[in-house]
Amino acid sequence: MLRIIHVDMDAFFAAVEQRDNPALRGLPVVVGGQPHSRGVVSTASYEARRFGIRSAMPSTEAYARCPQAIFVHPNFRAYEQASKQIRAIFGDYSHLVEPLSLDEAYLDVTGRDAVAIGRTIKERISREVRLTASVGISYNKFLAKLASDFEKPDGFTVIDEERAAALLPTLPVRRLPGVGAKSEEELNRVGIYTVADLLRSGPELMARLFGRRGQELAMLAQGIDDRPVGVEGESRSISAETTFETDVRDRGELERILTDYAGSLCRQLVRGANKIRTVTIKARYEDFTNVTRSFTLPDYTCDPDKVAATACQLIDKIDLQRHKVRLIGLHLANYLQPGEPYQMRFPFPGDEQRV
Ligand code: TTP
Ligand code: MG
Repeated sequence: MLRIIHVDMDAFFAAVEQRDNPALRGLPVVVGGQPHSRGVVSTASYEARRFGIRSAMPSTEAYARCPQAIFVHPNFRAYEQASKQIRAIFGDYSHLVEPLSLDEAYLDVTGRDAVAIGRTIKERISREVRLTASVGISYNKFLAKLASDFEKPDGFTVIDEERAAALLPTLPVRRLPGVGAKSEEELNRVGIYTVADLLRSGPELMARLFGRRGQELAMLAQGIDDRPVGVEGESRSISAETTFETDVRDRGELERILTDYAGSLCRQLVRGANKIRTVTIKARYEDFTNVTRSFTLPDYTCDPDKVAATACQLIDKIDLQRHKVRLIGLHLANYLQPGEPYQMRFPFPGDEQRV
């Protein structure tokens, strides 16, 4: 049976801010847009979450919920630095590491003592990076991720088969991987709200109603997920976007921002030894309509100049004559991650008994 660890940092950006500025500790901290700006919340400390503040909430709403919160600008360099440190720690325990974002990753530690490795990783992150992580351990990716979320913050949760059987039916369908707002609505429409409802429907009906996707959901509902770590995985992408203080029509300004984003996103790709093929820009017009424009390159790349040039060309397909832009974003998808061959495994620290 597979042994998968999922690690996810707690209130990541906010925790880094509190670590680096002791005056912020114990206080409601909101990282992201300033209180009276049109920006959004990137994340909030757990103290701020008590007021109902959440990621992606408009900053004005966060301010209304908690005027005494301390709003800080994101400092990506510090987050990237912490991310690099945790990834280096992960690399000491498995060659099969699949980072999902700056603050989370799956590790495949099959055949070894996952609980001991999970505890060591958590302890090293606390000691060496001075941040808390939540660790989930199970026999596949879906359940490991569910586990890491279970006792956040500072959690450590193991989901074995018995626990999975008890837990799964109680979950809302939204908790299944790949079920977003739209799929949730479709499932609700046929009376499926929880995983228990889905189990009752059975695989045949699910297949009839939703095709292949329905079959996959029926498997997940039973706690079956055979997606490998580090190879393809979930459809992965990275993105960055910004909301302007005042709407923009100047092409030069959009180009500058997209070029900037191409630089920082490509740096992230290079760090993870990843490449992408599909470049998408997203614009929100002043009337709040969203447009996305994509181009798929002939080859995988992590070259910032190539990505920037592609993104800037896509601006042609945005109607700047008729519209001003209040938000611009860059999205890179279609990942290629060179998988580590299994036979390349070497012993890891604390794992000598395997040699
Ligand atoms: P998450 O892991 O989703 O959130 P978190 O680490 O802040 O909190 P927790 O895991 O304890 O629930 O995201 C990691 C970081 O990514 C987060 O600190 C900030 C950033 N982020 C955004 O900028 N915008 C978003 O909408 C989300 C969800 C995250
Ligand atoms: Mg997190």
